[in-house]
Amino acid sequence: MVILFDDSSIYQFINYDNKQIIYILTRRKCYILVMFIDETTIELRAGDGGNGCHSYERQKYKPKGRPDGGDGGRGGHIYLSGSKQIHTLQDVAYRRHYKAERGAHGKGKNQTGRSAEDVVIPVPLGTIVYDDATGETLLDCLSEGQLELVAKGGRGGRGNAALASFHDPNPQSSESGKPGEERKLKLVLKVLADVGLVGRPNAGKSTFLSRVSHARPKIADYPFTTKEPHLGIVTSKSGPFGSSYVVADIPGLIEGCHEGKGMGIRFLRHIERTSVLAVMVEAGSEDPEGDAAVLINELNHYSELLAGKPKCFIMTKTDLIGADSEIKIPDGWLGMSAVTGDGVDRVLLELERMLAGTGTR
Ligand SMILES: Nc1nc2c(ncn2[C@@H]2O[C@H](COP(=O)(O)OP(=O)(O)OP(=O)(O)O)[C@@H](O)[C@H]2O)c(=O)[nH]1
Ligand SMILES: [Mg+2]
Repeated sequence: MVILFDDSSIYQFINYDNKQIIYILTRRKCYILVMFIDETTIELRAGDGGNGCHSYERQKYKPKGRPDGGDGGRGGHIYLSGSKQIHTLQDVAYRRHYKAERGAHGKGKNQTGRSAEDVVIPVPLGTIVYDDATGETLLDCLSEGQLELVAKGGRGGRGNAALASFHDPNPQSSESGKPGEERKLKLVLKVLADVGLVGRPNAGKSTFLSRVSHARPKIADYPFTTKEPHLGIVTSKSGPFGSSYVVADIPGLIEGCHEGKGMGIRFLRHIERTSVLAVMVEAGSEDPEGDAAVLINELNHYSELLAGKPKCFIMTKTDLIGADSEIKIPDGWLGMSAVTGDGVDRVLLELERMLAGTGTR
């Protein structure tokens, strides 16, 4: 989805037309915001099968040849395939309608029609596919290159050669190809990560992620800098073979975000599959435990399962705690400064210990 907005109006284009956008951009001062798309519906139409052929052998001095009509080719299937290369459903949502070609018709001299090419739609890993009509979960694209058949191409019709039998050596017709399957699917992306970072805006989540991984989310001292999930791969400090795990940074949570305040709670779906949550509260907080409780309450509004995940409580920005400061790290919490690096290794070790405890690592 693209949203264009200037001072007076907002234009939304779900399936946008480039010419339309360029026109508006050249006439007005506009800003473009390309949204992170993690949910969409698509319509699929697999290819019809080719028709079988009705034809007879023609040979010199043989007026009544045998039936030699070939079968029609199979219509193209449509597959979904998990891909590491894409991270949102934006491209899939942009196109929305997918159609596979029909199979070629059979021909005389027993020539079978060519089967149509299959269509493969790449989707990000972690995409869950639902039947839009029934709401039934069809599949979960979890691994790279996993091909899942979602709309079956029609079988080719049999030609009169294939239909000929002992009882009917000269069939008067051939079969038409079967229609391809038509489907409407809902795709929902829930990114795959092991650890989810939860905190108020400005808590230092993105700074931590960029310190411990190669991910480079935007960092700034204003709230809601992060507007979409970012994943970073952390190389394990404790793993004997340098194993790694994935950390997800999502937009900050504020009190009442389950009622739509701030960026809402829809991004919480991206930490739903994590094994451990890192709850981050900055050292500047007057009531760190109260702030953590607010965050967990918001998680609870999304799902009890999410709120019940193992949690590691972390006080961030500990470099700001002066020697004579009254700020104290609550019991059982860890402290760290993602800027100086103080305490970061300790946090990573604790996260890895918890991951090992959940059986993830
Ligand atoms: N002094 C100090 N500043 C920090 C530390 N970590 C982050 N900051 C600063 O805090 C501000 C917010 O950091 P971010 O990493 O963008 O915070 P965030 O939690 O990702 O914020 P949102 O994306 O808005 O939810 C930035 O100006 C960072 O430079 C730290 O350990 N010490
Ligand atoms: Mg951020």
